[in-house]
Amino acid sequence: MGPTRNPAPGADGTHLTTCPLCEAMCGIRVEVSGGRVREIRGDDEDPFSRGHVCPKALALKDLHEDPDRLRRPLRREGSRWHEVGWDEALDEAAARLHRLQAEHGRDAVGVYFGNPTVHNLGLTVAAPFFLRSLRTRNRFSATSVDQLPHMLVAYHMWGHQLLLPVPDLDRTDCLVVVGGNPLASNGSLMTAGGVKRRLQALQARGGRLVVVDPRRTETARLADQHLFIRPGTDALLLLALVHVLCAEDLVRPSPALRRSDGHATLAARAAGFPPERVAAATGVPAGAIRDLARTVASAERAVVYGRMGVSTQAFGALCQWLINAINLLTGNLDRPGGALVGRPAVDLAAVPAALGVGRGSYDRWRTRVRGLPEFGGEVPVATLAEEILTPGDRQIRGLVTVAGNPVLSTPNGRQLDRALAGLETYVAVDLYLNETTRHAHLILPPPSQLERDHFDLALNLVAVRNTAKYSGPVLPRGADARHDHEILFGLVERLEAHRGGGRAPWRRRLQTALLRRLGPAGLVDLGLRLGPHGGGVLGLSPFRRGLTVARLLDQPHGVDLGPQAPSLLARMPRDRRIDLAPAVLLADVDRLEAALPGGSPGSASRSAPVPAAAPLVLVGRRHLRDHNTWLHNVPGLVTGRPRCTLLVHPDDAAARGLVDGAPALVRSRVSEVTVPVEVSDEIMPGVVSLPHGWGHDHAGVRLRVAARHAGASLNDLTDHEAIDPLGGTAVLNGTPVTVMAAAGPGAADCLSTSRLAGPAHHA
Ligand SMILES: Nc1nc2c(c(=O)[nH]1)N[C@H]1C(S)=C(S)[C@@H](COP(=O)(O)OP(=O)(O)OC[C@H]3O[C@@H](n4cnc5c(=O)[nH]c(N)nc54)[C@H](O)[C@@H]3O)O[C@H]1N2
Ligand SMILES: Nc1nc2c(c(=O)[nH]1)N[C@H]1C(S)=C(S)[C@@H](COP(=O)(O)OP(=O)(O)OC[C@H]3O[C@@H](n4cnc5c(=O)[nH]c(N)nc54)[C@H](O)[C@@H]3O)O[C@H]1N2
Ligand code: SF4
Ligand SMILES: [Mo]
Repeated sequence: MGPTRNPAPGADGTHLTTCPLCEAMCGIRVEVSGGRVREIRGDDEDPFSRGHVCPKALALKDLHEDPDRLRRPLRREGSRWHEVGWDEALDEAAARLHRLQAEHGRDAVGVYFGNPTVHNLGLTVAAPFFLRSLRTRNRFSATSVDQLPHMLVAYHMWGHQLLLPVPDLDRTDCLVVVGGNPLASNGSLMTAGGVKRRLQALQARGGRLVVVDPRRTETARLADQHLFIRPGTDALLLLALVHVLCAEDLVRPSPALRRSDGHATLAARAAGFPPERVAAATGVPAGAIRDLARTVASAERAVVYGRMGVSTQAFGALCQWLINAINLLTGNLDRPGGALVGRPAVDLAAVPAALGVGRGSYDRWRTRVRGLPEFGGEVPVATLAEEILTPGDRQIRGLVTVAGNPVLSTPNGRQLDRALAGLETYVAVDLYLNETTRHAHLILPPPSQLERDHFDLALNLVAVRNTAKYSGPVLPRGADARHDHEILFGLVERLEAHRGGGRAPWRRRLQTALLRRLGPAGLVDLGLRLGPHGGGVLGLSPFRRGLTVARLLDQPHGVDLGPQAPSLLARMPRDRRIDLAPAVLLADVDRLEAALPGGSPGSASRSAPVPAAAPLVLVGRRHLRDHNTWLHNVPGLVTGRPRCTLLVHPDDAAARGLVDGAPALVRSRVSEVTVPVEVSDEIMPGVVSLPHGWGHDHAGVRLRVAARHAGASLNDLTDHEAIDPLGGTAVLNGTPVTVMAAAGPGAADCLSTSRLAGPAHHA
């Protein structure tokens, strides 16, 4: 038995909490003595992760203790940084942002929210209010380099962007993973602590795991079957699967099918894509496609799941639509063992749009330069640089980034790097002075991960099982530290004050004051009481001992609320039917088809010219010991052999004279990098793979460990012009490149040409 309550922050003893780094929500035990973290282990009694952790959990200690982590606001003058006090920093930030908006209009300030936002309770709560206060239409986030197609398709199919189907991993008999590598990523839009164990359990109960991926990944190696696929061609494969299901009468009736329209339309469109027609383009034999359709259809319970490889590619929206369609047609949507939408203790999907979390929206406005449509209140981050660089009305002159490093995480990072250098005002809310924030005028750093409350508001929405856990801080926050939400609310108050000529309108003041008063914990408490396991706002009923924050604090391992249950049909807008063939998606099949005869649809869909000799296609990958762009400053995570290597198939290597361990020059339409080659037949011929998140060789960053293992940035090669036009998601997988042997840095080295170009203001 563990303790009944956590010790006070910083007190000696075992503190139970949740690792906030990736989506897996692993319960951890943090041993503290003498005010310091001594050990971090998995929590065997966590009802969700049951002891699982990965090597990154230990990094929480290193992150906290990292001498490079910022502890005080910084202001840049030229290329020099000075510490400033919080009030001074917040006052200046708000005054500068306000001035730009007053002079040039609200859209003159852009904002980017990065990935850690959804892992941070305070930020999840405060972000909508900050956005509402900034009132800019130039809102960007990691969504458009990530899960946007899932949300877009949910919005078009059943009218709610947050009702996202998640594989019911623990009860399915057949899981088809398309473009995801949960053994490295620990699962995404499929929060599943200890995902490997869950996959092995699926196999142990006689189930089947199939992986479709251009690389024989860690997950593919575990799988019962692995199909190599040409990058960017999955929509063809998926259409062919729909074809077989319809042609062979494998469609299974279900409540979801009864509540949907468009079945015949979809079947008619798929009729033109028999497996034989797509086999050559996809590289998947027609027989294997037919078998896969039959396998999915005949399994008692099956589910198809697609992640980054099919979300961030030229036909990402088509892929996610067809995946939902296949699950529906085989009777597996909204069904145990199939795909279920999460209904967590605090149900974000039920939060009214007035609080900033809506059902979604599409094309209410467009980006200024490229005219790309808004989705869910934001625009594609692939357009951020051009919105800064292109003069004119509504040009972005000021920027706020919160928990994001878009120079390394968004396409054509070098262009963005140059754009940021020219901003009139840039305010970063971040823990580090890194590749992106080095351009800021002010950096406002929150305390470390261990110094804050934790509750997973966002991830529980996509969890394979329902649990709830609220943890206070493990360590007291540093003297004079401000939490992310306090920083954002501090900016909101000041912006409102500027606008009201010194005083914000009373209603806004009241609301902000109330929010501050409640704080993230108070809002979670309210959400719990109003949620499916709550006892009501007053919580007075003697018959319903519903969840509250206080009750969760008494159960520091977390509480188990059982498996997910079918709820999509009940929770989608009442007047809605599921649209199996939304017009926008159906129309996009024409684009797919147009790309078919000439081979790779990935390249044909690009609006940018392809380099003359582009025989190879570049995709990304993840490693268990990386986390996006920001854990390379943790010494324990960058040891061992260099991981930032270009995987090349032996045939492709031989044809180009590439040697294992020797450097290669990789060139795309937008730039080039030099990286060591790793010859391996785990990658299919014609495809090369570079990991995402490296490239720490920029001048002026304060990342001393990472700089010694800089690597090159995959996003120096990805092309900002290459987007999925449905929603504007960046094409991060399927970039045409040329590769040649390079004279240059040694095998252990790996650098991008961005090193050569220092930012203008440092010159
Ligand atoms: N080519 C290619 N590009 C990709 C991907 C890919 O697979 N291939 N993956 C994409 C995906 S899925 C994503 S989600 C994005 C991620 O890209 P980003 O949204 O840029 O997120 P991170 O790289 O995680 O950067 C996190 C930043 O937040 C800071 N930070 C960490 N925790 C906190 C906190 O609690 N508060 C604050 N204020 N700051 C914090 C870190 O110091 C770091 O600067 O990258 C995308 N880019
Ligand atoms: N260790 C670690 N864990 C992480 C992260 C991390 O950086 N490191 N990042 C977190 C984040 S923000 C996210 S969003 C998730 C992502 O989680 P995943 O999507 O599971 O992770 P990826 O490794 O990006 O998997 C993408 C796979 O798609 C394949 N692929 C590329 N192109 C194509 C294609 O055209 N078709 C098909 N079928 N496959 C293709 C790649 O080879 C790769 O295996 O991971 C999260 N967890
Ligand atoms: S898998 Fe690793 S990084 Fe992800 S939550 Fe668990 S311990 Fe943290
Ligand atoms: Mo992500």
